[in-house]
Amino acid sequence: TMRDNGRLKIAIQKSGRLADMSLKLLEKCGISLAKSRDQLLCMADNFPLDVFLVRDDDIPAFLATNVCQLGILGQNALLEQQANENGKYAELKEVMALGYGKCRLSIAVPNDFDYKDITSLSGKTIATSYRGLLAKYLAEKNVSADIVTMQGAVEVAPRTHLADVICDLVSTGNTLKSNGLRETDIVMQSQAVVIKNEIKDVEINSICEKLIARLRAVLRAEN
Ligand code: PRT
Ligand code: ZN
Repeated sequence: TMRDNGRLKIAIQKSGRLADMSLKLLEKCGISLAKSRDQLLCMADNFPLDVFLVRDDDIPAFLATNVCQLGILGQNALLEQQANENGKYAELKEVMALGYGKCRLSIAVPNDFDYKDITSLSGKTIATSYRGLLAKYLAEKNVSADIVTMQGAVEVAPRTHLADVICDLVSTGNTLKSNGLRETDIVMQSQAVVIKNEIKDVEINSICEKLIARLRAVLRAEN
């Protein structure tokens, strides 16, 4: 079957903020991939590697089921799924940080919100796509608030009165600004990372070590 054809499998984002950089990174490792991007699978013709192009949210599941052994995704996405999935993804390990896709998961409040410190959020409603990470953060700070989970457009939640404040990814801060919000707390800093499952196959593992060595060399050359 495709599962055990002696090739290493890596899952990367098909389209979105990490997609181009992740493909480019593999190319910088000297891996030549067929151009077509509309397929699920891309096979390298000069290295025993198959590239799966998927939704970033699905990457932990691809590794946990050993369909793929490596993945590239935002640390935020990995840690959120690990916070939610009850140990299912505990064996997924971060191998290296890649230096792109940098952002932070932050709490932001409307400009006219009377914010003193994190306790100002007690009893409030917070909209987020990161329930697991936010719940952990609030628990650490001993703050009890209601979390409403949204899949997107989190920044409009206060204006529609769906929530008092939000917790969302921020990079430039322009989205917050244009929605009349200001950042008050950083829950976590994030960037793209390589993750790996527990590879049992000795041959696949040695291919994996080779790819990781190439990735390290590329990053070293860039820094
Ligand atoms: O389709 P798929 O499910 O694969 O993609 P997606 O839509 O879930 O994810 P995508 O492509 O938006 O983001 C992928 C990863 O990029 C995230 O998990 C982060 O690790 C990283 N990343 C880096 C960001 C940002 N920067 C970012 N700014 N992800 C999202 N944003 C969004 C944020 O949610 C907000 O809406 O951009 C807006 C804020 O940006 P600024 O510049 O206005 O502050
Ligand atoms: Zn996604």
